Amino acid sequence: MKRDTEIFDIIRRERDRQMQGIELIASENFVSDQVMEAMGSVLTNKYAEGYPGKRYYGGCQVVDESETIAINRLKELYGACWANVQPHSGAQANMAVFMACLNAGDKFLGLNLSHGGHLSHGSPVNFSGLMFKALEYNVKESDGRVDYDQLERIARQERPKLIIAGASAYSREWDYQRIRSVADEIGAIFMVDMAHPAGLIAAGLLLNPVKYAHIVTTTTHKTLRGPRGGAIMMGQDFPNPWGKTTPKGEVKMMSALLDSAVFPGVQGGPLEHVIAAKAVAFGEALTPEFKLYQQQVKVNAATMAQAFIDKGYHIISGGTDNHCMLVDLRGKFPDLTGKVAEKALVAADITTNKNMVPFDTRSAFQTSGLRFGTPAITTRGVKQDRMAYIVELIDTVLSNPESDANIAKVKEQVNKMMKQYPLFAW
Ligand code: DSN
Repeated sequence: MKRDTEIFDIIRRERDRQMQGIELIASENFVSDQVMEAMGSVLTNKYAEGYPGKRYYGGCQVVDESETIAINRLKELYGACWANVQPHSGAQANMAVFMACLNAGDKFLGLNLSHGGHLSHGSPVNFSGLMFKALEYNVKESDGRVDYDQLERIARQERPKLIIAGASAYSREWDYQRIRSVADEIGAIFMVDMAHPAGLIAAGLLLNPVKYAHIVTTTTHKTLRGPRGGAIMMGQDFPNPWGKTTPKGEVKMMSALLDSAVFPGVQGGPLEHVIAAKAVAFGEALTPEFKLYQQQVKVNAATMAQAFIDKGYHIISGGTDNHCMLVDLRGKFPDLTGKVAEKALVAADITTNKNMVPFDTRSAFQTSGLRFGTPAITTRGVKQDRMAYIVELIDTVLSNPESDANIAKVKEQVNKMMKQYPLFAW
């Protein structure tokens, strides 16, 4: 077969882009060579619908072993009593939980998307908001932190069947215990989507939601630094606490419901090459080196947030407890939208994303905010002593975002800096 130079040239250009730039998208990271190797392996050729030992295809005896290792390592990492490593993404993990726990039209309660929540926690354009009745809680305007009083009030008034904690743009620790208490009071299931801080949690640097929630979902590719994908867990304290009566009158345990919600409920064949790569990443996350890496992610984020504040930027909630921060541009540049800011930074090889801020006065297409995170640059070896310099580069771009000459000068400095932090051997 002739080599597909069209596509491989694109892959080479994307590799160059990743090597040259400062990657600050809070949900991105760079996987290790062995995670990449497992993903690009012959396991991609195998169909394995079903679960280890119970497949719908022959020849699954080898991938049964890697999937079982992935499940066991994930359970060990978070102290879970049950896990499913097949979800292709975090949104599909969440969809499986909805299918297992709710009936169409049932009420659930999640964090407002424009206050840092996630699309699959009730957005009206997502399955969660289209098929179920989504209720939302906010963060407080005064301090940017979750409004637990409001959450409790809505929970008691509306009695949702499911309460979700977790976010994609929230930089503070959660009070899981408080949410669990109100969930118990109204008989709701408490689910945490820990996709963003999963790596920090694995390293013991933030509270472990598996100890508080009935069900925990995650992605595997953000701070956890594995391949792109999702997973679901149940905690030690909650071994199969619920059954649900099926239309046939059978009572099924929650773990069985979750398994069948993933397959055959929302997915077909599992991606066994990605599952093997998840196993490799979970193995890496169990090492002492991973803990050091996560400590550095956290120190870098705190230092970066302070550097922004020192330059006169407003950070929602005034800082960060984890790997990310949300900058409200209106404080320093009232006329600058997130859209224009993102474009100017990308032109300077600094990658970030525009993001709505709580109580935003602009639409999701314009936004007044930018979200920054440190997992990817920390993987490259950048330490806290460079955070003020990175913020200086960002500030230079944002102070003059229409000037090509200004952007070109910053890009040169960015490329020069990142040469000192090699990424790929190939
Ligand atoms: N899109 C992801 C993020 O950037 O946070 C969440 O799924």
